Amino acid sequence: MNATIRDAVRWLAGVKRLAVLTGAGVSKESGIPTFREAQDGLWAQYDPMEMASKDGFLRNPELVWSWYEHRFGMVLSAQPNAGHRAIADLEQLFPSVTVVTQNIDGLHMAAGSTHVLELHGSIRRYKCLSGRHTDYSLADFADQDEKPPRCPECGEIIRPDVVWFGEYLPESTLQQAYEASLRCEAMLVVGTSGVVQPAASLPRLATRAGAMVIDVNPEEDEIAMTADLFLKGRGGKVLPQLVAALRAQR
Ligand code: BJW
Repeated sequence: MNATIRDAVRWLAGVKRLAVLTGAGVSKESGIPTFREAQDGLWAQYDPMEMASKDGFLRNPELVWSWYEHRFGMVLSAQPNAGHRAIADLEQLFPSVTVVTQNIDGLHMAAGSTHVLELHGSIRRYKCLSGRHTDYSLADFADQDEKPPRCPECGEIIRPDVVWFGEYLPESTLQQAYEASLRCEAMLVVGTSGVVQPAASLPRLATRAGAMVIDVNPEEDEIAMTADLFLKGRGGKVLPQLVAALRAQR
């Protein structure tokens, strides 16, 4: 249902536990491309199974590594936008705010959100292919010419600590995301097409547990169909308006 900021403020009155689920769209205004938008999404240019699966990485480690190096450069020079900042500001308006993000860019933390669950890992962290040696940063391999570099502990090739297709999400993070979805009284969904599981099932879980779901997106994607309210527009525009209206009402 297409709604207004005023409707959302009314629905959010009295809410104590808020969950926020975000996707690539929230970082688009920071200059980081989304995946599935027809014109400029990453999957319009690259094959997801070649660039975001372990088999693809094993087939062509140099190509996938250089793609992530390029994207890491983009993330390092990106700044949180008005949407990220508004989401961080929600902590001043609700007693409990949990941000569940599919993004690997770390921009929610950079904006000041303090409880962020990164479902698909982080491009700022690296691990060896065996998964036994983790928490490396790219700087740890500065003295290696090989691409991808090798694990100093076991000699395996290094990969970004992100979740590729067919891989399990970090168990404890996913568990916390399920709990946040089941316990929240309202869920704000921002900038996701809602097609990648299991993240896409969280709004439905929240609905079934009795929460209201508000979707913010310039396009009427999957989530909008089942959300209680749909706020059509960019995160960087709609979210600051929502925060300002919530502040005015308190
Ligand atoms: C704006 C905006 C603005 C634009 N403001 N908004 C059940 C059924 C069917 C399939 C499966 C299933 N369970 C599992 C699967 C398989 C698979 C899956 O879901 N496939 C579907 C595609 C069909 N899932 C998995 O494999 C997951 N693993 C798993 O389930 O493990 C268990 C298992 C193991 C083995 C076998 C079976 C099960 C893992 C998924 C990992 C996803 N990884 C990626 C790459 C991460 C690393 C990287 O970045 O390189 O994650 S893929 C990519 O998609 C990335 C994203 O996080 C994810 C979601 O994309 P998102 O964020 O929604 O972006 P877009 O581009 O799709 O949408 C952007 C939106 O923003 C749009 O709506 C725009 O309109 C909007 N927008 N401007 C606000 N300014």
